[in-house]
Amino acid sequence: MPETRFTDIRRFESIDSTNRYLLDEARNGAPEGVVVVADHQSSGRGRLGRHWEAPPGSNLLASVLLRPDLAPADRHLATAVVALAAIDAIVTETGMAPGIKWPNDLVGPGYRKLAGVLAEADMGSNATGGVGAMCPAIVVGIGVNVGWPLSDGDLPDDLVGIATSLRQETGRPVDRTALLHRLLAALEPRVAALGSVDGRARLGSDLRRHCTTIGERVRVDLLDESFEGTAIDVTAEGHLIVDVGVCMRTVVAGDVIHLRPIGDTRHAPGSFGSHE
Ligand code: BT5
Repeated sequence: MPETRFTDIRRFESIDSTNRYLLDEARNGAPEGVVVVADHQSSGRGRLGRHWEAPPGSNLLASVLLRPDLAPADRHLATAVVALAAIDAIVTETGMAPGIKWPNDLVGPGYRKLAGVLAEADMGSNATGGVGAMCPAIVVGIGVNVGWPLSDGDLPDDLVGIATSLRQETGRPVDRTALLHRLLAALEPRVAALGSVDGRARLGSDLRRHCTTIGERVRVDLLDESFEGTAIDVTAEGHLIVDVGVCMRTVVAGDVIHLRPIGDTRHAPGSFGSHE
């Protein structure tokens, strides 16, 4: 592996959540670059208290500790760097090129979810300025469906038609450790890019290039409201711009559901199925 900041790799057979572990380490002053990888999580988590499913020994479950000097408006780029590095790694290891479903999913054919990214920030004790102070921690976790599911029959009912895996899509086994090392190697230059205006602009345009949500009819679920529109772009900070007819709305955080005509996207306006 080329030189990277990710040399402290801590492996667990079983843990509650790699993100939880690394957030605790961050609160105790752990430096940027620590990586945690687990064979199994008993409480793997998604956003908003959701659960992340993965049977023991089947998928890549990892978190990295970043301390980028980012303005609050740019923090979505921390999710983006891991998503983009994961795409690079998956392309190299399998030849398959997932897209990014805004804000945090890697998807394969039919928008089925191959991976989810969860960024959690600790704005605690190390967030103050001054000599020797560290930037606030952002722990970015990723679950990549590598070997599981083998087929739709492996999935719980609520994930049928929603989830897929590299194994299911390619028909070949994929090495989780090789994938992690590729991901970390690809992450190094992307994390470095967070540190400059030009670098962040490049990340924004990479995100835009891979984002399958652009051009889609979407429903956006925010904490206190929902609305529909057409996703037309992603800003340099990684926020989604949705044309709602009367105006453009910029979405910083929220759930996006791709709405598509059932059957044929072009011939059935008004009749939409959803892809969460
Ligand atoms: C995510 O949340 O997609 C972020 C998932 C992050 C998981 C990693 S694993 C390593 C690290 N440590 C952790 O504790 N977490 C991170 P969200 O967008 O909220 O999506 C969660 C939803 O995805 C669930 O409610 C399910 O509907 C669905 N889901 C759960 N497990 C899945 C899987 N293996 N594949 C596809 N979809 C899944």
